[in-house]
Amino acid sequence: MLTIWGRTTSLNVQKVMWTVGELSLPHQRIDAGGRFGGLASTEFRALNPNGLIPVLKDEDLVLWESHAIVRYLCARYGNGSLWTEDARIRAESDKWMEWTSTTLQPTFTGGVFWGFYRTPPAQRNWNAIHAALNRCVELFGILDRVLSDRSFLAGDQLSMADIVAGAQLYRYFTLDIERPRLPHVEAWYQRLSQRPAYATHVMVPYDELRGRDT
Ligand SMILES: N[C@@H](CCC(=O)N[C@@H](CS)C(=O)NCC(=O)O)C(=O)O
Repeated sequence: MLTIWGRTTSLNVQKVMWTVGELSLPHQRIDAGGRFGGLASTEFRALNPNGLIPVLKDEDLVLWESHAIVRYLCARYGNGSLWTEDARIRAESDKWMEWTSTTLQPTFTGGVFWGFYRTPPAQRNWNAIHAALNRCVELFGILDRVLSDRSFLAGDQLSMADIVAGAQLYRYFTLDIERPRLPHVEAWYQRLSQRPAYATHVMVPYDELRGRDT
């Protein structure tokens, strides 16, 4: 049985839990981080010296970094569904996973979700928030063009790429921000929302994360 440490409101935990849900893997999840704390304890640091969630334990393997965990779960348990042995097809998913780490997530989740929603109103840096929002228009525009001729990021089947990039969409579409019309990204979000594992693990209310002036 898998053990996953991390609170349900963490985007990076959500990617792992969505994967676990898609693959119907037996697991237990232990609340950690945020209001649950526990990340500075000696026991937790022995699992992840960075003191961050998610952490996965599968038998004697302990793993951190959400994308590494998603890749591992797909490779070990998802052959023929979320994983393919075809290196050329897998490279497409890998490309979008790297892009999500280096480009989409720092801009949307870092620049907008953290800069705007998680920062108390009195401390918000509106120049930085607007810059991130403008960059989001470009980045989501790239996704919109890619999705114009396919149902999912790497083709016509859900892949690891949809999991890590698509996990950002619930917040993108529910935050009180201006968004350009993106018909193909909106259709992709609708497709993902209809998946029970997405609805359960990603469409999680996040009000407790709102930055509040004290
Ligand atoms: N690159 C890491 C980032 C992990 C990370 O920043 N986790 C956040 C939650 S999304 C965390 O542990 N925050 C501290 C907390 O929740 O208390 C990953 O993808 O797993």
